[in-house]
Amino acid sequence: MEVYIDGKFYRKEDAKISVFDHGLLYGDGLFEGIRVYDNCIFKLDAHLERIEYSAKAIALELPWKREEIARAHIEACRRNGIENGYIRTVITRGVGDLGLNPNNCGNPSIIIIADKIKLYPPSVYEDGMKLITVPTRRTSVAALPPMVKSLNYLNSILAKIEALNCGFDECLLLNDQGHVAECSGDNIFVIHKGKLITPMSASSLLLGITRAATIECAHELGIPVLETTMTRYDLWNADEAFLTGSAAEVVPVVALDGRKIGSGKCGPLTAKLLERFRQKVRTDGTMVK
Ligand code: PXG
Repeated sequence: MEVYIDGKFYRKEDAKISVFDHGLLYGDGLFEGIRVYDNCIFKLDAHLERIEYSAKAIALELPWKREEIARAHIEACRRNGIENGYIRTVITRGVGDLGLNPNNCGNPSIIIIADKIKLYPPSVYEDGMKLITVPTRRTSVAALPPMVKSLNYLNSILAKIEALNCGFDECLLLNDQGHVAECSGDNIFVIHKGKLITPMSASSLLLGITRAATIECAHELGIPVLETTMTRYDLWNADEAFLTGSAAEVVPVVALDGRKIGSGKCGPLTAKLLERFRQKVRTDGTMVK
């Protein structure tokens, strides 16, 4: 494997960064998780736009043009022979000292790792997933907006620990108001009376690329979409529910906290959206070759 760091490719063993990097010392940086399908980097532009917005939000000035970063992603796939897989992009504030002051950091660093991906087994897409609501609340937009895909993922990791300790792979997080926010690494949707409903960004969530692509699919299929405030009541009364994420794609959710959602199986509109999404991933991206 060859890893891209700041303009050069290094063998995996030699791909290293400083222990004084503020990404390591403080989680002061950003990341992306991007899928590659049949030599096509899915929604690369949208991921690069999200990096730019996240960078602006944490006042990190990116010294690279979008085209330059895009080319590095394509090259990382080519060099590693990744035709189907996953790209992890990491941007850090760079090497600083043992103080918080970001002005003492040198140049930001960019790391790009293109690798294979371990997917959920096909049974998850047929039988669906069961979720548990965890006590950890999603970070408030007033503290650190979850729209920023920052390198500090302890909020999601604490939620994941709580879920795993209870025997669940994924969980529901509420925000500080008790409204539905999202899952530890996925966004959440319900279907009610033919309408697709999902929490709005002010409910404290990452604006997922898969979330946006799923909303696009709904528009294409003529399914009305509502982004609003949601509570668990909306999940208890949903006809269908599913989660979305770059790794997960569209996964049916069939139970929450031991309560069945809808029929307790993958719903018909969820199946339609998953089918449409899987068509989209092969047509909407940047070609590697
Ligand atoms: N919410 C959160 C908190 C995320 O981290 C998503 C939603 C889905 O966003 P995309 O853009 O992928 O549709 C994410 C991204 C993991 C893992 O190991 C998951 C993410 C990132 C890093 C690791 O499950 N999900």
